[in-house]
Amino acid sequence: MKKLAQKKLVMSCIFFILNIIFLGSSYSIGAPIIIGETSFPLGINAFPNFVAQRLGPTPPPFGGISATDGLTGADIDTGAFNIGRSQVFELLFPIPIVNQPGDDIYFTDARFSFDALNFSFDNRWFRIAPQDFFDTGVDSVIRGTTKAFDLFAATIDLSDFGFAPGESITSFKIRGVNESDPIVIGNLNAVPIPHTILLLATGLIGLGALKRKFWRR
Ligand SMILES: [Ca+2]
Ligand SMILES: [Ca+2]
Ligand SMILES: [Ca+2]
Repeated sequence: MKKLAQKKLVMSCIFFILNIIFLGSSYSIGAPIIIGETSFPLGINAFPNFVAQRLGPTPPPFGGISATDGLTGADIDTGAFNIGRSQVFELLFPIPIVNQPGDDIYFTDARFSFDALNFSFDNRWFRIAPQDFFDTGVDSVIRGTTKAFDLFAATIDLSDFGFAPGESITSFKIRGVNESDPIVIGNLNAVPIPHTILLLATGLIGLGALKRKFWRR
């Protein structure tokens, strides 16, 4: 009986350590990134790590950076410029965007021009109207050029688009409207409780229970 309990203890320790190694590494969260007055608690993990153009003509690189590279990451001096209705980009995120309380996704538009932007989950398309964007107070310049612009932003709540609380997505699409200029698009989610902390808590509870069992003998 005692041998079995010891074996269990060793196995749970091994399981615990392996979990820290594999799950802990997948949830390494960087420092929060701030744009204007908006904070992205997930840091660089709040932004697409891969962007692909799915439809339409490829926009010319602006400031030497392609639209797909310009929409990847958190940089506010790169993006996709003058994209129209025929151009569709898919954005993939390193951490799922969870429908948490409040707004979940942040969109931007460079105010060279006053544009709308369309986005889609599962090919249901929705529009952010030009007047729905607010001034972030951030002024930027396109990298490698002297083209200055005001950065405008809009946020959406997944609950308004048929998502249940806690439901999540890892990608969605955007589509331009004549001369849309998206610069950066991000996940507003709060930092998830890392698996390591959850495992540490459950592991300690488990060890405590085993210890009590041994002490009672
Ligand atoms: Ca960018
Ligand atoms: Ca939400
Ligand atoms: Ca614009």
